Amino acid sequence: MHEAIAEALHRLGVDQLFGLVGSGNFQLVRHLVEERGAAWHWARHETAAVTMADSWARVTGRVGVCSVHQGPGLTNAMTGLTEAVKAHTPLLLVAGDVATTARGVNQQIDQGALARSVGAGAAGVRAAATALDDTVRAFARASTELRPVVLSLPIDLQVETCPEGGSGFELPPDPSPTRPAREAVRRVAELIEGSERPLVLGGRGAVRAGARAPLEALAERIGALLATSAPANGLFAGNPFSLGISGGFASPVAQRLIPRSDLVLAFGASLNRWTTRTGTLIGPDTAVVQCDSDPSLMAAHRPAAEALTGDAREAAEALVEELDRRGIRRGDFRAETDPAELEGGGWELRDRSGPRGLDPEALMRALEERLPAERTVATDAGHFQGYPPMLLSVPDAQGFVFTQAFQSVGLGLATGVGAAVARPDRVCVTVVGDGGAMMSLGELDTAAAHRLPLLVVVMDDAAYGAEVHHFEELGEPTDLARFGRRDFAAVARTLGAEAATVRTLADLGGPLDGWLESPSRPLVLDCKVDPAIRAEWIEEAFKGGA
Ligand SMILES: Cc1ncc(C[n+]2csc(CCOP(=O)(O)OP(=O)(O)O)c2C)c(N)n1
Ligand SMILES: [Mg+2]
Repeated sequence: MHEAIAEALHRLGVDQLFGLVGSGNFQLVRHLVEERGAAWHWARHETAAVTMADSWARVTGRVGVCSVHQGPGLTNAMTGLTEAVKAHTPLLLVAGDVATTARGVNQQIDQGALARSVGAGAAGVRAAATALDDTVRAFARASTELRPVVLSLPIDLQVETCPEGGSGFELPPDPSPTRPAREAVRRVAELIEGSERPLVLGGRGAVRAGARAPLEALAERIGALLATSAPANGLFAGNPFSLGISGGFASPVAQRLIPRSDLVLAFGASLNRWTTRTGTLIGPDTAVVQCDSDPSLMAAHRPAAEALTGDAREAAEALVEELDRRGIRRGDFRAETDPAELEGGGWELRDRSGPRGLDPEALMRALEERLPAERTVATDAGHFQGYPPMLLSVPDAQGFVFTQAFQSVGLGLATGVGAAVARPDRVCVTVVGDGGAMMSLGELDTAAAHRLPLLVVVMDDAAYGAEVHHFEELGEPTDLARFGRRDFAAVARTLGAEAATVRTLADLGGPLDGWLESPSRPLVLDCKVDPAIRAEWIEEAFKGGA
C-alpha cells in the first residue's frame, strides 16, 4: 500500500513533503521521496514539521503535506496542527496508526478524536481496496474545507496490496469563485454612495482570492484608503494610499486615520479584536460591510451593516460594475491625507540602546535598511513580536507569514524554515525570542542541515518578556519568568549555522552584509536587547489575556 499511496500523492502533485519518520510512516515517506522524487524536509519535532508545511502552504497557496508517526508522533504535532486549523490552512497530515486489530498497545489513541478536538478533519485509510480513494478524498477535503485533515494509516493495512486500477486519482473540480448576490451588491453600493471616508480592508481571505488588483481598483474608484489585518500584511505593499496594518501593530498614521473612516469594507477579514484594536480603530458606530466566502465568519466578532457572501475578487469587481452602472461618485478620504506621511507611517525614530542592551526598534530599523526588499518575514510569539510587522517592510502578502492564530510560542523557527523552502529566491528572516528559540532549538539543526538561506534574529531579553511586562505592571514579582542571557551564537555555530552576537548596532553590519553576499546556510544573530524596554502594542495583547 505504501507504493500506491505514494503514487497517489505524487499524482496529486505532492513534490514537497515535511515531516518526521517513525515506523508508522517510514515506508510511505521513503517511497514518496526516493521513488517518486518528492523533496523531503525533515524536522526535529512534529509540531515544527506541521508548522513548516503550514508556512509553506501559506506562502505558495498550495496544500501543505506533512507526515508523522502514530500516537506520540501525532500528539507532538498538535500545537502546529491547531495553528493551521485556526489559520484555515489547507494541509494534509498523513499519520501512521496502530493496527486495526490492536488492543491496549502503547501508542494507541483515538487519532480521529484528537484531530477533531482541535477542529481538524479526521480521515483514515479503511482498507486496501479504498486506500487510494481515501487518500485523494482527504487531500481534496483539506483543499475545499480550508483546514488540515489528518489521514491515519493503520500499520496492518499498510502491508496489504492495493488492488490494481484502484479507484480514481481525480480531484473534484475547483469550485468556481462565487459572486455575491446582486441585491446585496446594490445595498453596499448605496452605503458607499453615502460614505465620505471609505476604507478597504483586506484579510487572508483576500490574499487567498488573489484580490489585490480588484480591491485596489475599487479603492481607487471610491477614493478609499487601504489597510490589512496583521496576517494579510503586505497585501497592498507599495500602494501610496495603503495604511499598512490595522490593529495592534498599526502605525501612528494608521491609528489616526482609521478611526476617521465612516465605512469599512472588509474583504476576507474576520474583524476580530486585534484588527479593530479592541474597537478603538474600528468602533461600534462605524458602518461595516463584511465580505467572506464563508458565511459562518460573518459578523463573528462585531455586527456588520451588510454582508456579501462570496469571493473577495468577485465582490470587488461586482461593486465597481455596480458603481459604474449607477454613476456613483468617488469619496474623498484620500484628499485628507499627506502622501509623505502615509509612506513613512509616522513612526518616532529613536534609539534607546545603551549598556542594558539594544533598543529593539533601532535594531529592526537597522535590519530594514540592510535586508534586500525581496524578503520573507516571519515571527515567533512574545513581547518582541510586534516589532517585525511594524518595522520590517515586505514586498507582498506572500512575504509575511504570521503563524500566531493560536498564539503559541515556539513556532517561529519552523515558520521561517517553511517560508525559506517555499521561496528560496528570497532571503527569509524569522524573528524569535530567547524563550521561543529554546522551545524549538532542534529546528536550528533542521535549518542548518538543510542549508537554508534563513536569517534567525534572536531577541534575547533573558526572559519570557511578555510575562515580565504583564506582571511587573501588576506589582507582582517576576523572577519566575527571568532566565539570564544565553549564548545562542555558540549553539548555532555548533549546529553548523553562521552566527554573531550583537550587543550594539555596530556589531550587526559586518556579519549580516557578509552573509547576504551568498547566504548558503542560516545566520543566527544573537541580539542582546534591553529587557527594560516595553513595547507599546503589548497593552493590546494584555487586554485579550494573551
Ligand atoms: C506554547 C506556549 N507556552 C507559553 C505561552 C505563554 N507565553 C506567551 S509569550 C511568552 C514568553 C515568550 O518569551 P520569548 O520567546 O523570550 O519572547 P519575549 O516575550 O521575551 O519577547 C510565554 C511563555 C504561549 N503563548 N505559548
Ligand atoms: Mg525573551
